Amino acid sequence: MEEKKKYARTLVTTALPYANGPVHIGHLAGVYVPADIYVRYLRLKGEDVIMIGGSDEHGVPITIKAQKEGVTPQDIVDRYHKIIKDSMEGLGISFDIYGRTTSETHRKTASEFFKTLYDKGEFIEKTSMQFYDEEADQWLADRYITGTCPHCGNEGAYGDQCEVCGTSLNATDLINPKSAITGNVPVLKETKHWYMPLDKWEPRLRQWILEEHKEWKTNVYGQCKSWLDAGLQPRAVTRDLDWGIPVPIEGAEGKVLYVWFDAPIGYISNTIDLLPEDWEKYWKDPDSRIIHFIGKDNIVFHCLIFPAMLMAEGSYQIPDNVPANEFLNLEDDKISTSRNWAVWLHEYLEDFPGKQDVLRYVLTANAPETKDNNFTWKDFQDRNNNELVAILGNFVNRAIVLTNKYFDGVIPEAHELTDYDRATIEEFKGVKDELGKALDTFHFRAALAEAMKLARIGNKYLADTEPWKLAKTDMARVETIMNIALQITANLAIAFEPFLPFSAEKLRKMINLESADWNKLGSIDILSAGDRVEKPVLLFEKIDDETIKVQTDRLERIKQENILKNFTPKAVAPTVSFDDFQKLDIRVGKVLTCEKVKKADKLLKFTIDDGMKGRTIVSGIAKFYNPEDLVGKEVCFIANFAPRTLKGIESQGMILSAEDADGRLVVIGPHGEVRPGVQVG
Ligand code: B3M
Ligand code: ZN
Repeated sequence: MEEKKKYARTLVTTALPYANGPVHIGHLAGVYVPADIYVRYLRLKGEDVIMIGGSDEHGVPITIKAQKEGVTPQDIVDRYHKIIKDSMEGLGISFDIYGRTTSETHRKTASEFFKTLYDKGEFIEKTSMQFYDEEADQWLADRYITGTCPHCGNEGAYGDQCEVCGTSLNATDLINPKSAITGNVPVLKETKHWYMPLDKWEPRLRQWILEEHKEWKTNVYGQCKSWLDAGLQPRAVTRDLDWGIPVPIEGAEGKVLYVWFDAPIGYISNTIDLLPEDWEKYWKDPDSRIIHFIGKDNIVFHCLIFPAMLMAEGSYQIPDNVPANEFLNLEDDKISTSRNWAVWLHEYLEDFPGKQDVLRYVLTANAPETKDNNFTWKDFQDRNNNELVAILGNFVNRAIVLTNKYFDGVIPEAHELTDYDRATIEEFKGVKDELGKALDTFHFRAALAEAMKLARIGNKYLADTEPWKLAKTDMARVETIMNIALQITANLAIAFEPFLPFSAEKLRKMINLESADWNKLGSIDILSAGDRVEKPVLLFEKIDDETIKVQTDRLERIKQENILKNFTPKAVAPTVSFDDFQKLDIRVGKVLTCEKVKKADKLLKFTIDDGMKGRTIVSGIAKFYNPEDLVGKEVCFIANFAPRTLKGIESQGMILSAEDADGRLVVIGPHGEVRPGVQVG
């Protein structure tokens, strides 16, 4: 195999989230947590790396949200940029800069970039028919238009992309297009736009990805290949909108840059803001490498369109890797901002103060690296209690507690090593290589498992050597064991720094390790005998069922709300005649007794005063009522319903109830006093 090219520095970018809502666990698992792990790892190795992030503040997602709320787009982006920036910081995502695409630097940079391409003749100018909403008096770009995807049939596809099959679309490709503003069928009107001729760059893109980057993640490589095999078409890079960066040429009044043209340039402008003097070497020096962390719906923009823009500009490097992730689901359902089906980062930080690392851990352990994955609160609790507390926390705590107990906090010396000691040391030395390999190739789940292995080795070592039993008889041996246990602890402080930075810092403080240095990982002389450790601090604590229930109850509530929100009455059944109606003998009755039917969790057994000799009715509403609450109530029932036997009880009628959208059954009765036995009609 060809020797891997050495690089002098790394530029890591993370997808710029739209500032039209807060960040949720899907964003974190897909992009920000893996990128942060990677960057922290390179920093630990002493490499030159910068991490660039920021909010994407243009585009239709922002203006739609503003219109819905009756505020300005600027209000929206100011609000969410702050929430996103603060919450990412709260989770320890260690951006070197977190900027925004409404900044002056960005406007200037994107404008100039467009102008350069325009002056070089890299655009095609084209007049075409575009959708227009006459009632709203507005052009319908991108998400302002919805319709059926011509590829997969998704009825909610947008004018620029189908989120179900990932295909990027032109609005005019949609079947049954509708305006997202008024719901009207739009008209077509002529307008002029500028297009990137992607077809022109296809051969170079093909060579660059399919030939030169076979090492890319298979999901990324595969998506690029199918795009390239289908053939690339010119793409419009301007829009008829009033929110965005004005197209910087004459005759383009009322037009702005397409959000997907300006957003990736945001990586450049944020680098300029971070390093006004030095930014170019990260983007243009062939010794630098660029890595884009993104979610799978952004692959085409980062692997084909943005690189084509960079190639056309001519002075930039194109990315070295684009380790895109798949999606994370929440409790087996697709995460959705509009349905509020998400765990929001800013809410998590409020609900779980001091537990940033638990979320980081769970999202990494479940990272959707090769296929979509699932977050459940139960798994969150289990991983915290059974892994973080029981393995990592437990080992560290034991090591520190025993050192305090036997040696008053002073790190003892290691004497002669046994074969078992040597085997243990060998085993954990191996972790460094495996961990490094996994991180270098963006396998973060595997990397986390390796780091955890180190904690397991430590736990096993203490459990097998049982220093607490030797303390009375062989203190020299205890010294050796505890020295090794503390060296493993120091290894953990280094290995976990990228993944669990808050806990790693606590751990470093406990053992007075000033800084974590990757080069020391795997060695047994990180800590010096004679130095001190501090008193133990708990790294993790158990999360109880009550805490989890608060979260699952919240999701359950949201699910119900969504069901009710989406309720539309069923179509009315075929017409019946009065005679047909009269065949049903509906009457009012009074509940005399009501009890649960044994061994049937749905059924209630009623005795009803029907004005005659009384009757028994069994009804499937046990889930929705306490039996005693129904006693004395008046209900409607069908008196001539054919008797049925349910759980051995003969049911002589049917109690009427309405089924709400969420499946809840509500008993029907008269709204005034009537005598039991009277007919309803
Ligand atoms: N804002 C899309 C998204 O949030 C977009 C990413 C831009 S990265 C340059 O999915
Ligand atoms: Zn589709």
